[in-house]
Formats: sequence, structure tokens, C-alpha cells
Amino acid sequence: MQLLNDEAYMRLALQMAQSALGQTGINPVVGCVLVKEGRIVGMGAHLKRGQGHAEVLALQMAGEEAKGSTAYVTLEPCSHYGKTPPCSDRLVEAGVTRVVVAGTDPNPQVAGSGIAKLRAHGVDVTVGLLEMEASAMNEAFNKYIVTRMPFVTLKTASTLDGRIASKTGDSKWITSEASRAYVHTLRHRHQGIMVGVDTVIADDPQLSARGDVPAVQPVRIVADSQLRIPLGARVLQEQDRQPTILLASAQAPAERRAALEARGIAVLTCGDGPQVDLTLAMRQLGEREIGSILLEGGGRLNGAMLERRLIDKLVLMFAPKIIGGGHLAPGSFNFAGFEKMADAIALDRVEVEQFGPDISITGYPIYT
Ligand code: AOF
Ligand code: ZN
Repeated sequence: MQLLNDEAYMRLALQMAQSALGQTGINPVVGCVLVKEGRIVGMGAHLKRGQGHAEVLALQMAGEEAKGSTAYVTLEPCSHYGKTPPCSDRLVEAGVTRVVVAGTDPNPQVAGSGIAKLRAHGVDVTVGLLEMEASAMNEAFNKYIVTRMPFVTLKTASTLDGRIASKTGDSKWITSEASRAYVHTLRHRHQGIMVGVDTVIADDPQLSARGDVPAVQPVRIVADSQLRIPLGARVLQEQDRQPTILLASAQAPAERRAALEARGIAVLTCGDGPQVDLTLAMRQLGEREIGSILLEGGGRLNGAMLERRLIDKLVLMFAPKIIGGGHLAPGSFNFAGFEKMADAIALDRVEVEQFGPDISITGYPIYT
């Protein structure tokens, strides 16, 4: 790569940000490159919530050389006192004369004021370089910071005829190893991983991120209105390493709740109906600072979440197989559905990728 122009430096900053995806919690991923007279003098990425912001780390590296440099930042430098002091002040103090920003920070505490502060101090600020790329990698942050509701990615792995198991319940494996490796990357990139209790009863999954390399483990979330989960289920083990949250109704038996809580498992009461109030559940998870969730089924929970418009993104993985099985073979989306094709939930910004023999379709539901 030839590091000669603004775009190339911003791409480098974006690459650094992208590589920290999954490790910043509810915070965005941010990269910063400082350039002076054609030389990179500092680089930084925000790596963990509560720790240094990208700009501060790059400034530390540059030391005296920051004076008179240009900063390339993938997100507007902050202007507020959060867990760390404002980056815009730090850039000004260090004598940075030009700042190139990909996009503004949607955080209501920032929202343009970081840029305004820089300009007020005579810094030359350019906004909008590679904005789409920068914003896309923070799609979860962008939603959470304004709504306090988690960004939910629904992932399915089905046959071409949309089945997630055969008529006998066999589901190992539908998709290839390459697809499953990608799912572990998705798990690493979300703060929570969620399934329905029927999936736990049927498959006894571990719900951890297991790739070739160690990964950040998402909190495990199980929608279980009546607390039917078996105490021996694998998702309930190793709570010190990877905590589990159960979403239940107030109707769930009190003794079940007590037994689970005694094992250190958090049980959230989500309404008093026969089924978990999923909107309330998402709100409560948001309050617990879970800003992104990977939903992995089964069909009924997928359908219910989609019906309630709680899904932000879909990653649908299809193995090139047909299993059939009529009503007996479960599908990826089990809900009442619509009468007219015109009312179907359509996907926007559709992208197709291949993992080994499998096809993945990514898109964003349009709720009308
Ligand atoms: C930046 N550079 O590298 C990041 C920013 O709690 P704090 O102090 O970490 O602040 C978090 C907020 O700061 C976050 O919501 C977002 O608005 C901004 N993140 N800003 O200038 C960075 N990570
Ligand atoms: Zn900052």
C-alpha cells in the first residue's frame, strides 16, 4: 500500500479499528493515524472500554512530533468527559493542525460538538472521508448509543429449503466447517448470544466462541418463559468464565428461579404473560450494557423477534442441500406470517458471500 493520500491513511485507521471489533463492549471501534510531512508519527486504536481512546494512544506514540501533524480519525473526536477526558482537547493541546474525520459521533453527548470544538481552536477539519465504511463497522454502537436497545443480528444455518433440522431432529451438521468458523467470528463480535430454551433442550449447545484463536466470549442469553431449562445444561456451566442470563416471565415457578439464582445465574423478569415480553427483555439487556446480540434460533424465537421488529440485521447461511420433511422438519422462521406477498418483510442492502460450499445472505429488514 502506498501511503500518500488522505484516503490511504484513513484506510489504515479503519483497518486498525476493524481489527478491534468485538473487544470494545458498548463502545465504538476507532482508529487514528497521525501524519507529519509524509511520515506516520503515531497510530492508535481504541481497544477496550475504559481504556485510552484511539487519538490519545496515537498522540502518546507521536510525542513532540504531534505538533503540526494531521490526524486521520475514523470517528469524530469526543468532546465529553466519559471514562476518559475529551480527545478534541488533547488534539488541540498537542498542536495537531488538521483533522480528517470519517463520520460524526452519534453519541448525543458528542454529536458534532467535538468537530465544533476543534474548529473553534483553529484546527482545519474535514469530515466525510470513507464515512460509509466507518459507520458500517459501528452499526451496533450507532443504534445502542441513541436507543439503549441492543443491536440484534439474527443468524440462521439452514438447508436450501429453509430447514434447521431434519424431521427426526438431526441438525449436525447443516453447514460446512468454513461457515461454522465464520459463526464463531460473529459470536466474538457480539456482546451476547441468544437462543430459545427449546434449542437448549434439543441441542444442549455451549454457546461459546470457539475458533482457531482465543476469542472474547459473549454473555449467554436464553429466552425461557417458564424456566424449563435443565440444571445440567451446558449453557449453565462455567458461570465465572461466561455468565448466562435467563429471560423469564413472572409466571415462572419461584422454586426454579431460586435454584437457578443459587447457581449464580441472572434471571430477568420480562413481563407477567405466559411468554417473555421480548421488547422488555431487550430493554433490560440494554440497561445491563449489552449493546449487541447474536440471535441463533430456534425458529419460534426467530419469528417472534422478527414480528416484534427487534431484529436489525440478518445473516442467513444456506447449505446446498434439500432435506424436506413437511411439518416435522423445523424451519428457520416459525411465525404466523402474512397473507399477502406484498406484506412480506423485505431485506435491504443485500450482500452474498460464500463460505466453502455454503452461501450466506446478509441484509437489513425493512419494517413497513
Ligand atoms: C473518540 N475516540 O477512540 C472512542 C470514542 O467512556 P469513554 O470515555 O470511553 O467514552 C465513550 C464514548 O466516547 C463513546 O460512547 C463514543 O461516543 C466515544 N468513543 N471517541 O474520540 C475513541 N472510542
Ligand atoms: Zn475520545
